[in-house]
Amino acid sequence: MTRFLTVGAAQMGPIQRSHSRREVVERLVAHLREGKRMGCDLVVFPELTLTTFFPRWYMTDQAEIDAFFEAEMPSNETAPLFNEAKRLGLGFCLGYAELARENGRVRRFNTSIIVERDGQVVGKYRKVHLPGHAEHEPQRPFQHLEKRYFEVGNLGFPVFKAFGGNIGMCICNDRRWPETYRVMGLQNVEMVLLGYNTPIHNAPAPDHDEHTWFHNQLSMQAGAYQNGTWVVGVAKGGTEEGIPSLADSMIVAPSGKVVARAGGDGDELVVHRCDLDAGQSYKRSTFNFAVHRQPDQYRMIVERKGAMDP
Ligand code: ING
Repeated sequence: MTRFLTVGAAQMGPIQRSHSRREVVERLVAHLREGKRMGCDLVVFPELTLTTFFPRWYMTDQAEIDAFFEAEMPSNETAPLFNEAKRLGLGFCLGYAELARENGRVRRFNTSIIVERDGQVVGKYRKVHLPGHAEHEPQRPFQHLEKRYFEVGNLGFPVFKAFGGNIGMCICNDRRWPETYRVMGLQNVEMVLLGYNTPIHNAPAPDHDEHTWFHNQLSMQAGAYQNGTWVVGVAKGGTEEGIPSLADSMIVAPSGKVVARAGGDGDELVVHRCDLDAGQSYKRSTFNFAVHRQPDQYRMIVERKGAMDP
């Protein structure tokens, strides 16, 4: 029997610094209700969904920084989201800034969780590829201080049994790196859920700006096709605190085809009924890793001294 999973990519328009978590959660709940109306089983929210994208600012006061983090999940402010999802029988994927206390240490991660239809958190991922910089770079029109505010994720790229399939997550910049998808592909991932905050201007390489849309689509199409998996990419888009950010949320099939796409740059639910078996023909043929991949050769080249020598 075909395993269909109807997914809603819940694109968010700008979240300004003045927007409270309560106001944001109301927008997220509106997405859940629309998702229910449209037959969704799962609604996917963007990276750092609960606040404005705060790494755009240089801050030194830890209390000011920590105001953007969640010390518990769910909290009083986010409980309405969990409660409404459970009431509607919907699962969701939520990106947020995680403040964790582990072994007596405070740790801060750019995190994403998968919550099943019974309200249980069944998976957590912490962003590995942190772009940007760690120190103030005043010459930039805006900062990108993820390396300052977050630690590198320490959970790897796990794949979880959820929603009747093998579901993985990554976050924003992770989607640009083929290893991200391949590590999950080697775990037979069938759907990758990811959110992103992507400024259209890339200060270190302004000549890339015109390709922002293309690079976004290219990265997710390649990851989907080369690993026989669905990819759900969900933006926080529009002009947030004066910074134009890429929208263009989309759902990509294992064929690499974009099967659903946002039309605007505001709050918009993009829905598609995904056949979780659609990746099997790729995993069994073109990308049958056991039959066609030669990992020993890759290792030899990488480990051999002077790998570029003839
Ligand atoms: N944002 C951006 C992203 O990878 C970026 C950073 C933009 C990197 C453009 C390279 C080019 O989409 C986050 N949050 O990772």
